[in-house]
Amino acid sequence: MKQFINFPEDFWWGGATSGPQSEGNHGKAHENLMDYWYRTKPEDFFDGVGPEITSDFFHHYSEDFKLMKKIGLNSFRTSIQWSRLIKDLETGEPDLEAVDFYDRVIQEAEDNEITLVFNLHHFDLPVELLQKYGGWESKHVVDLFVKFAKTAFECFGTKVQYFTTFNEPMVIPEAGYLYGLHYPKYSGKGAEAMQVIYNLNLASAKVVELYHSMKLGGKIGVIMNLTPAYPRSNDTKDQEASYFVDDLFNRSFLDPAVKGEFPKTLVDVLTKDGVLWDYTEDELKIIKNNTVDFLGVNYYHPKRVKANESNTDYSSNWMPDKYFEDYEMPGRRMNPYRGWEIYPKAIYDIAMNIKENYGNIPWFISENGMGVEGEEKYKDPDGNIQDDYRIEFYEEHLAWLSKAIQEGCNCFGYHVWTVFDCWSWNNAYKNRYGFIAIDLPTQKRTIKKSGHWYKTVSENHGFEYELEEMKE
Ligand code: BGP
Repeated sequence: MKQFINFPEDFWWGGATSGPQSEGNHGKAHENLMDYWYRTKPEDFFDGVGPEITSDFFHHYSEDFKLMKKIGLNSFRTSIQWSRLIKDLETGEPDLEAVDFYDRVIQEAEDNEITLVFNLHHFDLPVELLQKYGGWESKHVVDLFVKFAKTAFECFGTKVQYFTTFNEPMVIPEAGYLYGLHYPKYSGKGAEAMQVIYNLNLASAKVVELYHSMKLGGKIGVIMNLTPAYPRSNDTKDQEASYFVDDLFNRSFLDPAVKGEFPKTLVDVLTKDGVLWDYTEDELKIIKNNTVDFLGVNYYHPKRVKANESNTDYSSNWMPDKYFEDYEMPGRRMNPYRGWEIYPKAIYDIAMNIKENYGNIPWFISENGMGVEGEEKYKDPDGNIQDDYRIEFYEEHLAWLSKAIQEGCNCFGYHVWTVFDCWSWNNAYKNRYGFIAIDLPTQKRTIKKSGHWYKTVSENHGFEYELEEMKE
C-alpha cells in the first residue's frame, strides 16, 4: 500500500555544487590543487577533461538559478573559491572582480528566492600554499585560511545567512595523504594525515570563532561525509575494527565540531602508536569553545569493515589500515558506474546517531546522489533524459530520512548532489549526477525527468511511496 512520505513545510529542498566543479577558471587569480594536477598530468583525468570550463557557472549562473527555481529548489550550496576570491594569499586582500561575481550570484539567488549556503573550502587549496608551506600540514596555512574567511565574511557576511567552513574535510587526508587519490596524491603518509586532520579541525574552529565574533546574524556549520562503518560480524575483532574506523573517519571531525573535543579512544590509539598530532593547550581551547551551529551531512554509501587479516607490517610506516580492512559484503547492492554500494537505511542510522549522541544538533543532508555513466541512452525521442533510477534512489533515501524525522531527528533539509551536471575531479564528466543535463560542447541545459519530479516533491512537501520498497 502506498503511503505519503511527508516533510515539514519549511524543509529545504535543494542541491549542492562547488566552485571548482562548476564555475570554470575564467578570471581566477590562482591555481588550486586540481588545476595544477590537471596542468601537470592531464592523463589522470577521464577523457582528458580538466577544470578550466566545467559547467561554466561563471557565465551561466543567472540561467542556472532560474532553472533551479523551475524545478522547485528553495536552497542551494556552492563554494567560494579561495583561489578566486583572494588576490594576495598572505594578506587576504580580495580580488574585486571575484567579489563582483559572488555578489551577482547572491543577488540572483535572492531574486529567485533561493537560500544560499556558501562553503569556504571544497578540496581546493591554492597550490602555492602546498608548494611553499606543505599545505594543510602547516599551521601557517591554517591562519591564511582564517584570513580568507575574514575577507569572505566582510564581503558577503551580511548578505548570506549560512556559511560552512569545509566540505568533507576527511577526504583531504584520506584521498591526499593515505591513499593517493587526490593531489598531492601521497600514499602511506599516515602520520602526516593525522596532522592534517588536526589542522583542519583547528582551522574550522578558528573560522567559527571569527564568524561568531563578527556578529553577522547568520549561522555557521561544517559539512561532513559521515559514512557509517558497519562490521562484518558480531565477532569482537570485527566490532573493534568498525569502532576504530568510526573514530578515525567520522568522529575525528564530528566530535571536535559538535562537542569541541577529539574522541579519547582515538587519541589513545594515536598516542600509543606515536603518531598523535602536534597540538597546544591554547589550540585545544579554541576547538573546545567554538563548535558549529549546524551540520551538513553528505551521504553516498556505507563503509563495511572487518578485522585486519593481512600480514602487512606497519611498524616502520604507520597507517590506520593496521586496525581494519575493507569488507565486500556478499549480495550488496551497487551503483556499478561509481562503484559505490547503495544502502539507503544508513541515512536513518546517521540521523539517529546525531539525535542520540550529538545533542540532536540541527542538520541537513548536504549531498546525496547517484552518478550514472552514459545517460544519453536514456533520452526519449524529445531528447529528455528519463532517469527513473535516480528518482527511485532519491525516494528510497528520502523515505528513511522522513522516518527519522518522524522519530524526532532535527533534520531541516535535503540537498542532492547535484543540481546541474558538474565536473567530478579526476572522473571529470564520466558519471552524471544532475537534475539538469549539460551538453558540454554547447553548454546547453536540459531538465531531466528527475528535475521535474523534484518540483512536485518540493511543492507537495513529500511524495506517495510504496513502503515495501524500503529495504533494510
Ligand atoms: C563528494 C564531494 C563532491 C562530489 C561527490 C560525488 O565526496 O563532496 O564534490 O564530487 O562526492 O563524487 P564523485 O564526484 O567523486 O563521483
